[in-house]
Parts: sequence; C-alpha cells; structure tokens
Amino acid sequence: MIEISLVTPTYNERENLPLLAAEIFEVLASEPDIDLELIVVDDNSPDGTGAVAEALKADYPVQVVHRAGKLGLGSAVLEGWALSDRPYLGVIDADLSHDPAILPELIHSLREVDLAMGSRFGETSKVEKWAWHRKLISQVGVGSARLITGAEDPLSGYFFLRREVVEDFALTSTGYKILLEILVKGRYEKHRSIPFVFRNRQFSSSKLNLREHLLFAMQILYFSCYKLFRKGRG
Ligand SMILES: Nc1nc2c(ncn2[C@@H]2O[C@H](COP(=O)(O)OP(=O)(O)O)[C@@H](O)[C@H]2O)c(=O)[nH]1
Ligand SMILES: [Mg+2]
Repeated sequence: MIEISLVTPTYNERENLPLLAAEIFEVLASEPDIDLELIVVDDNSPDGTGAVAEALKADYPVQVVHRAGKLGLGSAVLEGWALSDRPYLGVIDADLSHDPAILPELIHSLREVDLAMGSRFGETSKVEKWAWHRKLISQVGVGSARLITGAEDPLSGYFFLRREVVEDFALTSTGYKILLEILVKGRYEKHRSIPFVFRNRQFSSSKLNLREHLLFAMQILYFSCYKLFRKGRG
C-alpha cells in the first residue's frame, strides 16, 4: 500500500477544486494499492474556496488548512506537507492544468525512484496554446533551471517524492517553483519524468506576476552559486 498526502494549494479556485477532487478520486478508484488523502491549503480566498474545500470532506478523504491571507504557493505546499505523517508526498495545482490521468504512473514510480515529476516537455507532453510571452518566459526559465538540475521540467508544479528527500533541509522558496530548490538541495538518487498534457485553466486567473518572475531570476542565480560552491568543496 502506498500511503500518500497530496497537497493542492488554492487561491480563488472555487469552480476548479470540486472538479479536481472528482477527477483525482475517479482515477484512483481503480488503484486499490494507493491510499491518497488530499490536503487543500487555502489562503482565505475571497471567492469562498475555503468553504468549498470543507464541503468536499463529505465525499472524499480531504483535510483543509485555512491560512489568514495570501502567503504564497511554496509556503502553502510546505504547510500542507507538515500536516502529514505519510511516507509519500505530492503537489498538484488546483486549476486543472495538471492532468490526474498520470497520477497512478507518478505514484507507482515512487517504488523505484525518490522523486517523480510530471513533465510538460517530454516527447508526448503537450502544452495547450500559451500566450507568446508566457512561452518565452517559460523557455528561458526552464532552460536555465535545466542546466542546473539536469531534470526535464525542473519548474513543474506537479510532482511526488519520498518524504526523506525533503526532510534534512529547510526549504526557503515561499513563492513559486519549490521543485527547483528540492532538485538542488534534496536528498535523492533517482528521479523520473512523466509526460502529461498541460491544460489551460478554464476558471479564474493565474496568480503568476512580475514579482514572481523577478524572484525566480534571483533564485536561479542563487542556486547556480549554491551548486558551484558545493561542487568546489567536493
Ligand atoms: N494557498 C495558495 N495557493 C496559491 C497561491 N498562489 C497560487 N496558488 C495556487 O497555486 C496553483 C498554481 O497557481 P496558478 O496561478 O495557476 O499559477 P500558474 O499555473 O503558474 O499560472 C493554483 O492552484 C493556485 O490557486 C497562494 O499564494 N496561496
Ligand atoms: Mg495554473
């Protein structure tokens, strides 16, 4: 039995969250060896996502963390994981862009690897029509992060790991892209990338803004130095 806590951070995902939960548990209905609890971490969404999350408890194994205000995606994930004592942990966006169809493959991978990532850039991956500027930013960001980590999609927000991978260090990323920091600092030997179709959100809007992009540029610099320094010490 694989016991896993899957965190989904939410900020204004009232329409998306119930659809996500339904999709996840429908996919897992035919996977008797996976025992998954969904942990929703909501930052007091003005649209009432918090109450919608509470209502899911009637139908599914769901826990809900309510935080006072918008404190960032990365910190929401960490707070969700902190609530769990299960051996396996994961993250999925609530906006339906991360297709639950690959959940069984991602989760079963954890029998062989320490870290399993949904990848937007594999041979059979697909990213639905992105605006040109989003594509450009993504390509530059992914390109530099790939150089540092060697992973196919180091900025994916859809991934699973053995808890030991993140136990020994304090993650400092509170905003986006905690996977990058995990790849740089985490304790893992093997990782695997599984392609999926990245779907555009249908409801509400992205919270990725200029501030997050600048923060990310700083992180790339910092992690490059971190890696160089660690290598230098052997
Ligand atoms: N709890 C919490 N969730 C957030 C925050 N920012 C974004 N999210 C959630 O994180 C996921 C990814 O955010 P999204 O805006 O879709 O980012 P994008 O896909 O990179 O454009 C979604 O489920 C959001 O609701 C935040 O500050 N707090
Ligand atoms: Mg999104």
